[in-house]
Amino acid sequence: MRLGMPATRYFSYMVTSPQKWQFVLVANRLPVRRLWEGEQTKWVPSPGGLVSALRPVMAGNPNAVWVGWSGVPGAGADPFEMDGFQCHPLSISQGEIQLFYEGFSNATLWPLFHDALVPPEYHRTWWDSYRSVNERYAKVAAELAGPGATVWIHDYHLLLVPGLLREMRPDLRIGFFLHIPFPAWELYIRMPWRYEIIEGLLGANLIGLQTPLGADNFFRATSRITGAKTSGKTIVYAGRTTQVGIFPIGIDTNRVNDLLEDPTVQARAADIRQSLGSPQTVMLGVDRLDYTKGIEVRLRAFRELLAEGRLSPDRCTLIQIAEPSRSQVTGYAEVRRAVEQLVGDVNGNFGIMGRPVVHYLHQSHPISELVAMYSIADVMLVTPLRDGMNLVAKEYVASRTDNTGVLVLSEFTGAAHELRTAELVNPHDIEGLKSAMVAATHRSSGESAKAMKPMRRVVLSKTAQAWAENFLTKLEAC
Ligand code: GDG
Repeated sequence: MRLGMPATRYFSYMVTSPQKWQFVLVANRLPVRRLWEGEQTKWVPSPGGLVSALRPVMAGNPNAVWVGWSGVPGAGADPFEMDGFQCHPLSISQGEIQLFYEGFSNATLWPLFHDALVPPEYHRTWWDSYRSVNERYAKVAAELAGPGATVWIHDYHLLLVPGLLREMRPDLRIGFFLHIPFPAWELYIRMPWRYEIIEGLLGANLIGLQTPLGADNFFRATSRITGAKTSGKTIVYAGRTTQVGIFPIGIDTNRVNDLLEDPTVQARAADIRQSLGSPQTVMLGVDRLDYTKGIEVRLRAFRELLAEGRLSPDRCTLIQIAEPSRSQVTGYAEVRRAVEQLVGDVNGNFGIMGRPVVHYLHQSHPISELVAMYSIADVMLVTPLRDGMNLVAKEYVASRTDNTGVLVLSEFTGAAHELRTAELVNPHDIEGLKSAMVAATHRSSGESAKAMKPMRRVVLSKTAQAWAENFLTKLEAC
């Protein structure tokens, strides 16, 4: 089965038996979240990279259902159709949000899988909740999947679902994709439930990771912890075979192209540049406000460059979009404080009346606004300390239709494995980062084009749709 193809042959089946589907996508969240406006409820797009990549893949597939949380605590909502596919909201209580979501998912797994940039916390109550919420997702998927259906499970919130679902429905074809890095074995073994998690994942027929390093780490952890036999890309454990593959995720390039051609987006881009005072160089950072994204490091580098006179506040402006994220989770309030202090410091010292040097927006922006910004940014700063892929880097490249612009890219992103001609930096090396930022402002258009062209070839050919097809074709062959 291919995602996105018009599955007319299933249509009548779907109408008579709407609760059974041939393709079930399971992710922590739906691609939209529910908002209440008085008595009215409306659905707005969910934030984050996973949704950006998967929504176009599901669009127009009447044979597919997306199972996920609605984004508000408490009772679920009725299933509904969106963009031509079905959404099946699943309920998560306020207590579970604290224990399963903010706790085990985002204060245990997220930091552990991102090189323990903040110390992961291990609490048994969090784990118990994680397991019971994973059971709920598995049960719903088992109920919705038709005989022999394909189920594609996503990300670190649902590591136990493949195994749980396999027990309930041995007939299903189960794929799992991890959007974040898989950590080094030396870190992973700190996890008190390291065995249960690997065993849960091995319920899948195919496990996808973003990079070769992630796959190596996963193989090593699996063979050490379970004693499973591994050969090539195959793991044999408890009489079952699991394939492991590397599937670097891409973006919806058609959407970016459409927006670039939209006159309102073009007008907005011109507007933004003008409102900044038409500086010679616009630098841009677009991140969820997360300690993994290296926002602080780039602001410190920027501050030092201004103080040393290597960048001029008259000629260079930085826009930093910091999308609000996980404000209740340990580490996030601290990073926000540090970022905002740096922004205040830079503007206090180097700004003039009515013209800050850093334009900091702690707000969510629609993709049309981001594309307008990508199209006017001379230098894009993507400096995570660790990142599974980083779609923002790819969106920037896709937006540079005239091959101008410089991408300063951390070596510790999955994107750095593919975008080899970016200005690659080690975000722990502030002097190296500063030199790269200065070099980026001095690049000639010829040099920029030489670096940008190969990156554009990668981004435009390895799209989100190609990524999904590639994964599902491999899954079908399992
Ligand atoms: C995880 C992994 C991996 C829309 N509005 C805003 C905004 N968006 C969109 C961007 C982009 C996406 O959100 C952010 O994707 P990233 O990949 O940069 O980051 P994560 O959310 O951490 O995604 C990551 C991804 O899953 C997919 O596998 O690449 O490594 O961590 O598409 O257009 N983004 C921001 N502000 C907005 O207002 N920052």
